[in-house]
Amino acid sequence: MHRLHFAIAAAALLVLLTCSRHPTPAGTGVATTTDSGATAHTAPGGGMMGHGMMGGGMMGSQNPGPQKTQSSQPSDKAITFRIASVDNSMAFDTTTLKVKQGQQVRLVFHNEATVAALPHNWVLVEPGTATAVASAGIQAGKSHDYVPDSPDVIAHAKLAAPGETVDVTFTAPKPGTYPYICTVPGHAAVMKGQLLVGS
Ligand SMILES: [Cu+2]
Repeated sequence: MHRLHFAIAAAALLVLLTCSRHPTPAGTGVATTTDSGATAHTAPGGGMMGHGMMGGGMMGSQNPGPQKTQSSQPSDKAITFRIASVDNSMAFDTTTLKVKQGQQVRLVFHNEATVAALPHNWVLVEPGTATAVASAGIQAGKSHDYVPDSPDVIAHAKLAAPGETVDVTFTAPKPGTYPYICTVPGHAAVMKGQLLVGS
């Protein structure tokens, strides 16, 4: 008698398990008419698909590789300058940078401001062109980070919102004194510095 009850209970449990499995792998009711064996086969198949997806994901994560290469290159031979704006003012905390001609330079700029009205950028220009580039930058507008499409712009880091850090890597030009400015409207006259390039 006990064995019979156990068998019935076991059978009932099996039915419950089988029924409860159907909605999970099938999703649609199509598999309802097939036996439980078919359902069991579906699960491993789904598992294999899962592995395939993981493979794709890993390949996807390898795609940003060039970005890593970009950031590791400077550590090899580039010199890194970390500068920032000063509190909620229109000023760079570093106003003179010295490099040698042909040097790979990585400029990291942090916007220290805490008010939304003070975004900043960092723009390196040809000698004597700071005012002209700043004016053209206003014309270029915020959608272009206030940076004009001009041959007078040697390098520039994009517009940094308050609290944001941006960077740019460039090769130091021929020996000379090159102004760098923030081209956000009204800033260039006071927010500036100079890059001294030696031979
Ligand atoms: Cu600025």
